[in-house]
Amino acid sequence: MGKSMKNENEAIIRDEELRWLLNAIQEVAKTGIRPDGLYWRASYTPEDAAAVALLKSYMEQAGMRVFFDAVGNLHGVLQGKSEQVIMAGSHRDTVRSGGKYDGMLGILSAICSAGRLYQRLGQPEKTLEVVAIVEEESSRFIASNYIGSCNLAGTMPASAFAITDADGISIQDAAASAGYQGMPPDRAREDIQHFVELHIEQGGVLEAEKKQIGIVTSIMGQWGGSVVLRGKQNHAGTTPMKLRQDPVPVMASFIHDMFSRVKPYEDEMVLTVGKIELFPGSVNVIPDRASFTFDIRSASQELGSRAMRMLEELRDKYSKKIEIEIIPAWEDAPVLLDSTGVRDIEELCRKLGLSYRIMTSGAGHDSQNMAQVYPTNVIFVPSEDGVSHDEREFTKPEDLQAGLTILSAYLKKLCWE
Ligand code: HGY
Ligand code: MN
Ligand code: MN
Repeated sequence: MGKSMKNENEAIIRDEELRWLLNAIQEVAKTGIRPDGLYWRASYTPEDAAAVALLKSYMEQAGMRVFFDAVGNLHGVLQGKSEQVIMAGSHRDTVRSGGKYDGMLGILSAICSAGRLYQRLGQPEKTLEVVAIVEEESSRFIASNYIGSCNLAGTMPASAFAITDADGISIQDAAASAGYQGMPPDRAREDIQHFVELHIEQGGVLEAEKKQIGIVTSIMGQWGGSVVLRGKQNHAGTTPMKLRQDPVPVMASFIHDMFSRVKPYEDEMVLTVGKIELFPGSVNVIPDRASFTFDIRSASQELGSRAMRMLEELRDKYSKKIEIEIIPAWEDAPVLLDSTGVRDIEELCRKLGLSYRIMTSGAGHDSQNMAQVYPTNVIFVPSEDGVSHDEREFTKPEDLQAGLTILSAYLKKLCWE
């Protein structure tokens, strides 16, 4: 066994580790600023490569052996006495004009706590592997649907490599040009015993209840995709209103109806239309086609399925003069996380005197895919004003310290005991 394990306080994070984390968050954030000023670290881009270089150096400084898997997930390994693996991490990509903490906090906290435990307790019993996961946000490849963690879980379909971004570049070509293997996807691993993800809450519950830690029991179901409405492109000035086949007013009614029908269930589900596009998109042209994305979330599989049927009803209602196509892109059932892990983390919070709340996650996470194959847990820290997916995203240093402490204590329990 490693050096004497006094108690959970071995995992308490000192100010020097917190300072390292605060500095690393700022350093990595700089890699997300594109030449055009937009904050967006998209997969397989120069911004991603810059973050990978930094994360790789942090992992090596922590004593880890690093490697990349087929899709370019970056792995840092602290070899244990046994080959059994405890994995911790999160995603390294961001949404457009996103925040510094979403995803990256989970990676940096895992590197920080793993390195510190290794320093203080020596070689772990089980191998501890930190992972910086690609393409969780689908912000570059809209229909990619979590390919990074699906590859880790052995559930990534080979067909996903053909998914293209807005410029027609496939995941295969983007990954290969970034120096990664690409096809074929990896198989599920036999050696992974548990996956843990520290993540910002991205909501306001912990802050409102003045709780330091969220212990997540389940992740909402997610149904998403796009709706395309095709009309007849024509001149904006010479085409009389009654002769038009304009998709825009139909789209407006369709979207209005969607929100009206969701309203009675607004305590059990959420609906977002995040992107609306018109083609060709000129002021003086009646569009040929209009499209919008939909993102539906609910803890209830039944409500999610009912929402998809509602879309079909609206398509049939409005497909008179306008052709309407629903293109589902993902459908992820609600996911339960590891109940033993929830209990262990709860007990550690109590021992460490950390205030906590058991809760569900409205946001999707890589953990929802890992949980299909490996026992998986998610730990939240508060988001100031409940803001996320926005550059205002922020978590107070004292809350980061609490998150680091509970992650360290849990990794100590899983790897060193
Ligand atoms: O959309 C989500 O919930 C996650 O940020 N990908
Ligand atoms: Mn996100
Ligand atoms: Mn995230």
